[in-house]
Amino acid sequence: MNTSRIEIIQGDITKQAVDAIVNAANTSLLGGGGVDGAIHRAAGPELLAECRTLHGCRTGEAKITKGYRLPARFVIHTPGPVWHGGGSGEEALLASCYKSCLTLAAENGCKTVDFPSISTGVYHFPLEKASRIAVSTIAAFLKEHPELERVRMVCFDGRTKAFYDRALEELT
Ligand code: AR6
Repeated sequence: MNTSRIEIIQGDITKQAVDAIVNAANTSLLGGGGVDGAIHRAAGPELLAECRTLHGCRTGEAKITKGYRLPARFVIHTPGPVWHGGGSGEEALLASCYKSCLTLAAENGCKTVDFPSISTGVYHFPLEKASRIAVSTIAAFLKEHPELERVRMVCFDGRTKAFYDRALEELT
């Protein structure tokens, strides 16, 4: 698999000047803690105002807004699955999050997209499984979409980054 357009970095996703950043949201799309809280704080109240017009989003699907005060042009909001042990379709739903976000990004002309580690915070999705699903879903999408130039996983901490680094190595 050619993974040259996938990168793993450690950092704060709210600081990234890319076409779109992804928000690990909840189904209300009305904000929360973790990366969701950080994105809303950095984007300013206009982001919440636009989110109110969207009337929520199903788990595994995605909706797009403007980035307002963020350096990113768009925010793509996706509610990841809560981990309930793996028997409730969590793996397919997580793959669907990545695919739905990339589909929206491509439809909106984005060439650079940054993801946080969806569902591995308060939603407790196991990191090893989540990292493998993320990089394999992104790689499969990139294969079909040469117009996307670069997709990054922006990991907040070194432990998370180590899992994504390993998952990407396994793929190559
Ligand atoms: N930049 C990049 N990654 C970050 C940042 C940041 N600024 N802040 C946190 N992370 P979580 P989830 C990482 O809990 O598990 C919210 O309340 C964090 O270290 O934010 O999908 C929503 O409203 C972890 O690795 O998202 C939902 O209710 C990753 O982002 C719920 O949490 C995801 O952790 C979603 O839970």
